[in-house]
Amino acid sequence: MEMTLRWYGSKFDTVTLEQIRQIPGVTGVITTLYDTEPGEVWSRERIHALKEEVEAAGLHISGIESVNVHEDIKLGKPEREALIRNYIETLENLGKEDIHLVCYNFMPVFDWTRTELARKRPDGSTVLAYTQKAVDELVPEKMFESIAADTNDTVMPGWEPERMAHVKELFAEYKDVTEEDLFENLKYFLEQIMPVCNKYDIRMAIHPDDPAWPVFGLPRIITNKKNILRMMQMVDDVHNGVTFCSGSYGTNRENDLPDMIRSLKGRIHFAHVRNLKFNSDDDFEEAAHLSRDGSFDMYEIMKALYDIGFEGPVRPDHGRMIWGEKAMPGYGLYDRALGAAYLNGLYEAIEKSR
Ligand SMILES: [Mn+2]
Repeated sequence: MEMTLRWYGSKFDTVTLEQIRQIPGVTGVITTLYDTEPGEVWSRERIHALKEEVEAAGLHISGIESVNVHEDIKLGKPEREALIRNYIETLENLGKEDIHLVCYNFMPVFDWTRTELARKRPDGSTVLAYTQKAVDELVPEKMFESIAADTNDTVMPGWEPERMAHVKELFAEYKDVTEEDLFENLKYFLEQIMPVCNKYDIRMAIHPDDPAWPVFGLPRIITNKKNILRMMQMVDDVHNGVTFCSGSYGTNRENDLPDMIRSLKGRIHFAHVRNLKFNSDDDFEEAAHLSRDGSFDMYEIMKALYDIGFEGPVRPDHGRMIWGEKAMPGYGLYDRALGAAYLNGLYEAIEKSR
């Protein structure tokens, strides 16, 4: 296991590489070219420059999160052919720069969904939160407005204004798309990219849908053990793997997280480890990483990762906003650094007790 932190690049992140370098045990970053559009080819020059910048700070790139998949690929439109060719070219350029892990997702229209970006907790920290009631009462465009108003002047991944400008049209395009269609379109995409992944040993790691159920009537498929195993089997190649995100799979309380980890042995290429606190089945807020601050047993999650011999990068996920920090909600320095230290502590204890 390698401890990493997500970093959006010096132009977009409030956290610096120098700060990340000082978190004990963090040796790598998970990063991206944040200003590229889905469907665009990432040039080798830009990837190389990013790599040099990270390495000059004494860190390395442990993986990319994300190379986003264009909606036309998810929709299975004829335009997907050219877009998949571009995606392959991006993978080729990443491979040539010795980058071997790519996180992506296959969620229609929206990336993750939260209804509050700054819910206040009893200790005064603020966190992202979700309540189904609020989603049921909202039209999607309004949801974007409320998210945009609350981002501390940062651009939230998955909620970029360019993407949201087309929300209405996208909803119309997805009107008749079923879960089966989405599986088919994902399979098609994976089959096309597997040769280049094999050539450069690039491990694709699909991120689960967050929350792990359909929202606004859009189909969502990467939500539970049955579906993720189906996805592994339909393109049975080790490079077709998963990002195990405890906070996303964990939104559905029927998902047994340690059991899912064990059943995905060999196919988990990347892990996001964070905690949630449930107030009811359809109201949850993000908690500190510490087990007793939330609803998950973080020791059991880390132990399951240890038991399956997981060797990929792990990162603390969404932190609380604490100590007066102003940052992209979920992506401040302080609480994620506390999370990394805590997860490293759990891991050391598990290792030494074996
Ligand atoms: Mn995640």
